[in-house]
Amino acid sequence: MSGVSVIIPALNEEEPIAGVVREVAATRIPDEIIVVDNGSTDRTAERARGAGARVVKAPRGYGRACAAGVAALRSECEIIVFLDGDGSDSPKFMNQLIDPIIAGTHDFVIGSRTRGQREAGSMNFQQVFSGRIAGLIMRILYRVRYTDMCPFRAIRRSPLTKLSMREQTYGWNLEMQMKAARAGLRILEIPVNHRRRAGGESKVSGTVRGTFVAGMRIIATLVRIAFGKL
Ligand SMILES: Nc1nc2c(ncn2[C@@H]2O[C@H](COP(=O)(O)OP(=O)(O)OP(=O)(O)O)[C@@H](O)[C@H]2O)c(=O)[nH]1
Ligand SMILES: [Mg+2]
Repeated sequence: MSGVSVIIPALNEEEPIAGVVREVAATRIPDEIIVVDNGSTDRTAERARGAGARVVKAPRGYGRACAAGVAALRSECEIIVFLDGDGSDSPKFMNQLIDPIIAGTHDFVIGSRTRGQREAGSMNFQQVFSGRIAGLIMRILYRVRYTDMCPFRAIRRSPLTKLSMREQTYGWNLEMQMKAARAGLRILEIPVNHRRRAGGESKVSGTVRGTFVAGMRIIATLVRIAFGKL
């Protein structure tokens, strides 16, 4: 199998993180698991390390965390899988995400939680709705099918590095989807199941502030990339 690395952004996830790292390792798919901790004030880094992950530090921000993970990849890595550190993404779908890339038919394979089975309460209305709306807009802009801005995704390393990702916070996921479509990458969306977080506290969808900040950032990203070049 080609070199697969998993990048997990995690901010104050001491409760779920070890379980996530172990569940990912149990698939025996990745050669390395990188947990990017930016400013956790709890024992996230320690627990992640204890479960076998390599821990990288970065300044605060979801996009910065993902970018720091990419910067820390070992040279053998050819495929990158991203997933959240709260236990809500199910690693049993990792095969389905990477197989089309290994087979050479696709460059970017993204999960869709709206098309998969969602545990009750794992996604709120705003998340489902915004994923569908963003998908509709991207369909009009780039003729691609997306139904979610799912963080659980796999991409070939070389085209990702050419996308010049810039978003430093919650626009990162959408930016990757838009730029991948605009660059003509071969994209596939597959249904994935989604669970409630396995412990700890929500930073985004579970809080009014998180939802507002992420929502504004996502809209700004959409406008910037749809109307600009970068
Ligand atoms: N590194 C890093 N990770 C972050 C940051 N903000 C959120 N995360 C991680 O990103 C993932 C998504 O954040 P969540 O708080 O689960 O957001 P959500 O999925 O909308 O909300 P839940 O309903 O609680 O699952 C988790 O793994 C967080 O630990 C950040 O600023 N830096
Ligand atoms: Mg979550």
